[in-house]
Amino acid sequence: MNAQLTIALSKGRIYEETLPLLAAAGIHAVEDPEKSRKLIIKTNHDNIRLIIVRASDVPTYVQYGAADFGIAGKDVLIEHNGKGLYQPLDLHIANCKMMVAVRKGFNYTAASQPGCRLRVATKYPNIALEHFANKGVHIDLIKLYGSMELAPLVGLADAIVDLVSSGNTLKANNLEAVEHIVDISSRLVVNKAVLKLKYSSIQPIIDIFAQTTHLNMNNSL
Ligand code: PRT
Ligand code: MG
Repeated sequence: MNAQLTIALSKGRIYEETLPLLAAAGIHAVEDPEKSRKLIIKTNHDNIRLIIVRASDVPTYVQYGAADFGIAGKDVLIEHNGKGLYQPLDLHIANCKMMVAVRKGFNYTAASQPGCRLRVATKYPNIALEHFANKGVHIDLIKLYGSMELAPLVGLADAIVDLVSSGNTLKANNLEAVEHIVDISSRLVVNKAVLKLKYSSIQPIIDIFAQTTHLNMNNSL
């Protein structure tokens, strides 16, 4: 018998880039979450449903078993701490970089010498604290929930730690990336206990995601 499966996804880039993986596994949403206001989306399989949650909430739904598995960015997973989660696969989707950025013309090299003190605004406190601790730079961390790019422009912070993909947002706001912290992509996250209980339903999907990811990567070489 096929187990009931709930898959947690966020709208936007992760959903778009996950659709081809789901399709390869024969899973098709019956509604488009970008157009529907529904948070539970049925699929062509009676036993499989998608739940649409905030990107940073995906690990929490999976951790507590409210979703069996989900897809989340490495940025979100580092901040969440990964408790109770098995991360079997890097899907190489929603790729970007975690960077330090400052206002153009700000002398970051001088301001980030060991022993210096910097005001850093970010949505990613764990990543920022670890990065600057490794450099021996003290930081006053200012936690924001979005639009970090504004902080250096209005004097809230000297630097931001944020995700960059095309670089257009930094450019449009007269900012520049000055340090690369870590490459980010999205991963499959599975509840550890659920994987054991529903192994025969979940593992074949993981295998298809792995094959499809591998094929996509080889085709893009
Ligand atoms: O938007 P919301 O507050 O609901 O949540 P979210 O921002 O966490 O979700 P979403 O859907 O925007 O991002 C989901 C995941 O996509 C993130 O957790 C990352 O792993 C990944 N990802 C990939 C990105 C980007 N690229 C990205 N460019 N997430 C955010 N951005 C933002 C970035 O923060 C910056 O504001 O896009 C802007 C920069 O983009 P460029 O192209 O101008 O450089
Ligand atoms: Mg966003």
